[in-house]
Formats: sequence, C-alpha cells, structure tokens
Amino acid sequence: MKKVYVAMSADIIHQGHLNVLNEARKLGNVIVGLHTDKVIRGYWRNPIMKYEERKKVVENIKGVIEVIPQDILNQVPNLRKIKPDYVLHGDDWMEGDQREIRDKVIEVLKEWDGKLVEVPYTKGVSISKLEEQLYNIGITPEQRMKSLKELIYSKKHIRILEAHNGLTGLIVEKTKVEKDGKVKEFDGMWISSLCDSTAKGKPDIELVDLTSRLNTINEILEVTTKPIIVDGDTGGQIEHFVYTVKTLERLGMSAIIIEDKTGLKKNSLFGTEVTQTQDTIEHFCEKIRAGREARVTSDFMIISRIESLIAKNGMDDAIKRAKAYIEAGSDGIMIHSKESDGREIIEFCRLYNKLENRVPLVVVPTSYNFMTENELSELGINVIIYANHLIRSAYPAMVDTAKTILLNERSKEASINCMPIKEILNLIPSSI
Ligand code: SPV
Ligand code: MG
Repeated sequence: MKKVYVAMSADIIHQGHLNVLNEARKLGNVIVGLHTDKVIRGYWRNPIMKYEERKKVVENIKGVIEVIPQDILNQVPNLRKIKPDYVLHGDDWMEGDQREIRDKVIEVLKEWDGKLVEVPYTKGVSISKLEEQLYNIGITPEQRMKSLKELIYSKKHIRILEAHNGLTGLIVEKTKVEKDGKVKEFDGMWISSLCDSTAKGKPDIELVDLTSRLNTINEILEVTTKPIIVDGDTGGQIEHFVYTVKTLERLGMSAIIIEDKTGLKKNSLFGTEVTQTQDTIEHFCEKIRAGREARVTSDFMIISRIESLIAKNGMDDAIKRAKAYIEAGSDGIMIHSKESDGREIIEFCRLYNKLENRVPLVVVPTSYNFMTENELSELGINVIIYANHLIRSAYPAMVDTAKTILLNERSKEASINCMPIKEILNLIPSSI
C-alpha cells in the first residue's frame, strides 16, 4: 500500500476534513500529522479539544492508520521521516502565509519522487458559524480558568483588552480582524480597577469594593468564554486577600494581579504627582504566599505587580523585588512604567532576562503605546494588556453626543455619531 500524508488541526471535525481524508484513502494508507495544541494556539486560538482527544477522533476515521504529532506548521521534517508517496491538502493553501509551506512541501517531495495532491476546498463550511455555536454552548469555570496559563505557555505573547461590563466583554470576545491571511483576536480580558471604577463614576482608590466588582465580573462571565485577569489593586489586607483568591478561583477567573502598594491606593498613571507608598518586600511576599496557600489549584495565577518605576524608587529596587516575589511563589511579574519613551521597560527586561528564575512577564503599555506587540515580545514580554482603551474611546463619543443634543435642542445632528436603531436592536440576538 502507498503512504499518504495529511496534516490538519481537526479541532472541529466537519465535512471538509472528511472529504480530504476520503480522497486520501483512495490513494493508500493515511497517516495524519495532527497539529499539536501549541501549533494551533500559535496560528489561531486555544484548541477546543486537546491533542489526545483530537487524536482519538481522527484515529477512528476510516482509512487512517496512524496519527502523529505535527508540532510545527511546516510539514517538511515529518515528511522527511515518513517519505510518503502522496501528500494531500486542500487547494486553499495556494495563497497567503501557507503558500510558503506549500512550496517547501513541493520541493522536499522531489527527494523521493512523492506527489502533492490538492483537493478542492469544501465550500459551505463556516468555521465561524461553528465557533459561534460553541460560544453559545459556553464554557465551564475550570476550563476558562486553565486557558490563560495554556495560552501564556504556548504562544510567544498574548494580548488582553479591558472589559468593564457585558457589552465590552462581548467586544473583547468577538472582535476579529483578518491581516496577512491570519485571523487576529484578543486572547482574554482585563478587569481594570480604573475602568470598573470609572464606569461606576467612582475614583480608582479601592473604593469600589469586591462585591461590586464581582457584579461586573459576573456580567462579563455570563456572556463570554475567554480567560479573565482581574486587577486586584493592592489585594487589601492579607486576611481579606485569601478570601478574594478563593472567590475568584471558584468563579473561573484565571489570574489576579496585585500591586505592591500600601495605604490609600491611587492610580499608577498619576506617578509621583500623588503620594503612593510601596509595601515592604517582606510584607508583600507574605501576601503572595498567603494567596498561594489559599488557592485550590495551580491553574489560578497570582501575579505580582512592581511599582518601583512608578514611584521612582529605581531599577535596582524593581529587579530586587522581582527576584523576591518570584521566590515567594508569584506565577507572573507585572512591571509598570508611565514613561512614554519605553526605555525603563527595555532596561527592566534586559535585567529581568538575566535572572535565573523567571516567570511570565506582563506589561501595560498605556504610556509607551508606540511600541508594537512584536517589539514587546522580542523583549521577552509574555502578556500585553491594553488596560483602558474601550472606556477611553467610548467616553469622548458619548460626551460629544450629549453636547450636540444640547446645542441643537434635538438629536438629528447627533445621529451621525450613533449606530442605526435597527443595528442596536439586532446587536444582541434575543435567543441563543
Ligand atoms: C488599571 O487598569 O486599573 C490598572 C493599570 O491598574 S493602570 O491604570 O495603568 O495603573
Ligand atoms: Mg488598577
């Protein structure tokens, strides 16, 4: 029997996969190179089914004699090992990013006179529709919680956007754009203390208490499936923090970030304009340790936020704290800076990368917003949080509308700022 190689992700098996595998079966014994979870996360999103689960499904499809891991997008290393007589692929890879891989496959097949067979792409399969249906089914708290760690440890970097109510949660969940043949979307949500407080018309000084923040979180939980990172401010008293950890973990939050400040907390972007006191290293480490002991699973991440650069306490202090917080058991470090040239962050990363013990690094590039995700990623940063952009863009639009109505004593002139009534009525479907 001839050998036929087919690479696929097979995350949601549909008739398109079966068409390809049927064609492959006609040519010989089918070996499937199944994309590993890491590969799928790298080019798309968290797989719905894990590798072992997908493997079980694919192994049981007629004609498939073996399933092997395809652990990079490029099939060439696997092809050299197997030397198949045929490689089968949908004919949708002739354009865009996949074209390069196609060229490499054609080249390597020449080494043993193998053939590439391209089968017509199955029309009428809408992955986005299938995904929509999965979204409607929802997610368990446990699955949601785990998904952040999985994403952090398998993607070069992840991008997170703030959400402060159900509607903004939906925007983070569903917004997608296509660029260079790839679909881009946000990996998760940040429940910012600044945005949650501002949306409630309150200052960002830990005045909005946990119960009220849980209302916001619940609103978002009800309509989304992506992982959530909670801005935990200072974490409060250690005795209170342990309860916060338990509550958030139970709800399926993925992480809490606490900042090493004490006393009346003010927003970090005020910098030294207001009095902000940093906690002692010893006390903050005690808080981290208590949080770690309180959580039930290691899937819930406790991330420590260093405020040394905000408070102008120096780079040495920032690095010293990073070391201490990692030793105390932090699952991640967030370094914050309000300098707009990005130099502090670059320098911190340079020193951080020399540490022997490192954990994922988180940044909030509000002030140094000229830096691209790739530039940040090259510095070794793993999590990029766009911390306040939805509320900052919505507020000026709303104020402008209010003023326009006042000035014109009617709403006609303001309607150019507004989406049509029909669209707002249909924005949220009435049934799922
Ligand atoms: C928040 O979004 O509430 C933060 C980040 O804590 S920052 O506002 O930059 O301090
Ligand atoms: Mg905050």
